[in-house]
Amino acid sequence: MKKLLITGFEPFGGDCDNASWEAVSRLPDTIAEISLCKRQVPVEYDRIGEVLRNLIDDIQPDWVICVGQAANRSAVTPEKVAINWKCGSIADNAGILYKGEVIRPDGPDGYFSTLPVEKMVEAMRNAGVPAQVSFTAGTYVCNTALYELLHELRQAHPQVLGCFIHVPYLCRQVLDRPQSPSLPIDSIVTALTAAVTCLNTEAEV
Ligand code: PCA
Repeated sequence: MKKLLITGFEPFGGDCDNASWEAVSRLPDTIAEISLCKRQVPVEYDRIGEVLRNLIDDIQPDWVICVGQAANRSAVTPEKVAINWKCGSIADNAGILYKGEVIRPDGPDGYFSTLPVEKMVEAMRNAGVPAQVSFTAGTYVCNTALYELLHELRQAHPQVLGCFIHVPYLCRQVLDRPQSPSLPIDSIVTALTAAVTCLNTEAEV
């Protein structure tokens, strides 16, 4: 059976939960004859690349999808691109605050996701969940995760395809900030499931 490594992040920024891990951890172990290896990863700029590299070496997946939480989004948003830049308004979970510098001085300016994010959006919408391709993963740890993932795959595992999916807050996370957009957890799980069903049907984009 083919394998998908799918990651969600630990909580950060004072939140008790992270919608990405809450949803990833609720996915079934098998979807469309694909075996899912679900892992939680740290919100740390300087560790995320190494953590992903080690997971890929251990699990030897056919695909990698990293999932993260995006506070101001109302739809599930697969990311098209990662940029070689880190700049945050808050520190990461190791207390590191980058105010604007390259992730890899020797790396390219950006990488495109190698999984079919447009197909994923179509599948998510067909499953009844609002979804849209995003052309920026921001410049906080999620963008670094996608950049490091795509760099590693390009360098060491060119047959493995990867992408990143940002998800909104869960409804329960916005009870005390009702102006923030959110989605029910079941909808986020449905959207991620729909994204996984695209994997077996689509060759490299
Ligand atoms: N979201 C953050 C980092 C971890 C997460 O879930 C981001 O969008 O960069």
